[in-house]
Amino acid sequence: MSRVLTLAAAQMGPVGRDETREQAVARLVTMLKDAKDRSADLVVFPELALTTFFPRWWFDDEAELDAFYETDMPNDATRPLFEAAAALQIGFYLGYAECVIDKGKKRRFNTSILVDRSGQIVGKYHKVHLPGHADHQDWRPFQHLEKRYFEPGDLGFPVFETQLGSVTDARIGMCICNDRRWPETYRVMGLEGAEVILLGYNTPQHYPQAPEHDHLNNFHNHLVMQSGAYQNGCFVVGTAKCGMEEDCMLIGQSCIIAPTGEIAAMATSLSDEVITARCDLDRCRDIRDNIFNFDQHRRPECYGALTKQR
Ligand code: CDT
Repeated sequence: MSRVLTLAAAQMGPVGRDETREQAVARLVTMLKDAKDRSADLVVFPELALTTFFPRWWFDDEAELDAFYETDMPNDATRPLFEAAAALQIGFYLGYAECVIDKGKKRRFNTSILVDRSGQIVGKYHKVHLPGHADHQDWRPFQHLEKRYFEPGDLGFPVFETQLGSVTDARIGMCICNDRRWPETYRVMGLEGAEVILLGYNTPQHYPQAPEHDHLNNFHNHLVMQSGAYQNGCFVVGTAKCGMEEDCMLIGQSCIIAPTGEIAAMATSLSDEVITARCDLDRCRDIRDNIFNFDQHRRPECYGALTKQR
């Protein structure tokens, strides 16, 4: 039985601060249809796809901040995306800011969901590695306040067995943006048998703490995702929100990466763009049964006491 999926990355150009959820969702639906026209089974949208990347600003007014978060999913604004997915029989990954009330207190997460081809949410992930800072830093040209506006994820890195296209048991994991730079992100999901890891990102071209690294940003973006794919024998789909978003340039180069670490497809614009690749999930075995056969070759007992505890 063939286990081939057509995966799509639906890169977004900038989302303005005044863009409504309805406008953002209309762009996502257009790309969902484009992906379906190219036989896609699963579409990956970016991190915080429904709004501008609001952690670049300090907000004193809590109501102003709250306006960037979703309290229900789906909701009135996003329901057209879920309905289109069900009508077209296509799954998707979506990143957004989530606010939940837990024991009377607000909890805020940088969230992604996995939606199956019937339009049902079958998986949720809360971003673990939150970059940036929690205080206002005057010297920066823009803030990166994820540590102020989100709490670290409390769901681990789960892998969801999902029916997509003709594949009844695709093993799908999720992470979000900065998570992709950390090897443990991929390894935890690799140990759970992930065949595809989905992620969205918003990555400024300029890194204020170390501007001498700015020219390496696209290189590092691919380096970490290609390594993660190869070292864990899985596909990785990385989707950017990119271009000049409110005076902040975000990198693009969304891509679909094979378990060999090779880039199978890459976006070439800094705007809304769909890329696709036919991905045979059984190719994960080429790596996982050989060079990275965990059962045969991993040696956790030799990694040292400290590493074992962590
Ligand atoms: N959104 C996000 O996680 N962006 C970070 C920027 C790092 S610089 C604070 C990233 O790792 O791409």
